[in-house]
Amino acid sequence: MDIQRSGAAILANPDSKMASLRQMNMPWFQTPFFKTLLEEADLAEDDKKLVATYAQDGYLIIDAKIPELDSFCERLIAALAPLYRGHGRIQDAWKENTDAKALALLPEIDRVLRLLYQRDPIPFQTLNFAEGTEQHTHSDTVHFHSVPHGFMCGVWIALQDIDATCGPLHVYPGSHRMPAWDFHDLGLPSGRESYQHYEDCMQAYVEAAGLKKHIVTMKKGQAVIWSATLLHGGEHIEERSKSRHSQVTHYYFSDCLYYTPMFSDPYIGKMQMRTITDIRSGKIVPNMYAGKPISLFSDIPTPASIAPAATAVAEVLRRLLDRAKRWTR
Ligand SMILES: O=C(O)CCC(=O)C(=O)O
Ligand SMILES: [Fe+2]
Repeated sequence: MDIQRSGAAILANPDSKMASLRQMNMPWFQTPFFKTLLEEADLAEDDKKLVATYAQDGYLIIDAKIPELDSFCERLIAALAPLYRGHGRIQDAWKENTDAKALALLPEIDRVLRLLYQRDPIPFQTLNFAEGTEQHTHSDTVHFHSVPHGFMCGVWIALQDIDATCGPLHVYPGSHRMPAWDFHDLGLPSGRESYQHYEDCMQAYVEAAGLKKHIVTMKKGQAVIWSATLLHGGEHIEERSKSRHSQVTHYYFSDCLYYTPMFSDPYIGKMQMRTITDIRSGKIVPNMYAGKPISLFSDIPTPASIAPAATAVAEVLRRLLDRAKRWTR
C-alpha cells in the first residue's frame, strides 16, 4: 500500500489523471471526493461500511479480537491493580507490561486503522483506567494534533462489560466535522490555565449546535475508535463502587508533524513539538513536513527568529524617514 498517496492509493486506477486531482493531504474520509473514492475503492463491502460509518459518525465500535479474552483481561487488570496507588489512571503501562503493549499492537486494530487512514498507524501512548474519569467533553486535538491535520485517533478498549452507571465514555456523533479548534480560535491564551475555559466552551458549543450525546455502553473486548476532532468525554459515575477497567491507546499516523496545540501559538511561530515513541519499535518517530524530516527545515526563519532583525531594520527606516522629513522642511 502506498501510504504517501492517501485515498487515491486505493482507487481502482490510481494512475489516472482524476486520481492525482483527488489526492489531498488529509484523511480520505474527510475529503470532498470521499463518496467517489469509496465507490471505486478495491475493498470488501464490510470494510467499505466501516469506513462509511466512521466518515459519518466520527467513531466506530468494533471487536478488538483479543485472543483468550477472559484470561487476558483478568491478568492485565490484576497486574496493574497495585500500580494505581490512589490515582485513577496509569500512563504508558506498555513500558512495563507486555499485555498493555499487546493491546496497543492488536492486529485487528492495526488493520482497521490502516483502512480508515491509509497510512501506517503509530501507537504512541497508553492510558489504563480502573474507574470512570468523568472527564469533560473535549476533542483530543487540543492535546495531540498533526500537520497534515486529522492524522490522530484514540482507541479505547473495554476490559470488562461497560454499563451506563460506571461512568462510560460519551461521544457526540458527527461532532468530528467541526474544525480542530485551538485555544486561539476561542480567544484564549495558550497554556494550561485556559483548559477549563476550553471545556466550558466545548459544552456551550454542543448545546448551541444541538448535538446529541451518545453513551457508549460496551461488551468486554470491544473497542471504540474515535477521530481526532470527535467530541467525547467520561460520563458521571452513578455507582461509585463500580470499576471501569479499560485501556486507551492514542495513535498518530506516519509522515506528519506532531505537536501540542494547547501550548502552541503557530501563527507567531511558536510550536510545542512532540517527540513521540512508536510503541511497536520503542524508537522515536521523526517529525516530517512535506515528505522531509523537519530537522532539514531548521534554517527556515520563523516570525520569532527574525523579530530582532526586523526591529533593527524598522529602526534604521525610522531614522532615515526622520532625516528626510527634516531635510524637506
Ligand atoms: O476514558 C475516558 O473517560 C476519557 C478518555 C479520553 O478522553 C482520552 O483518552 O482521550
Ligand atoms: Fe480524549
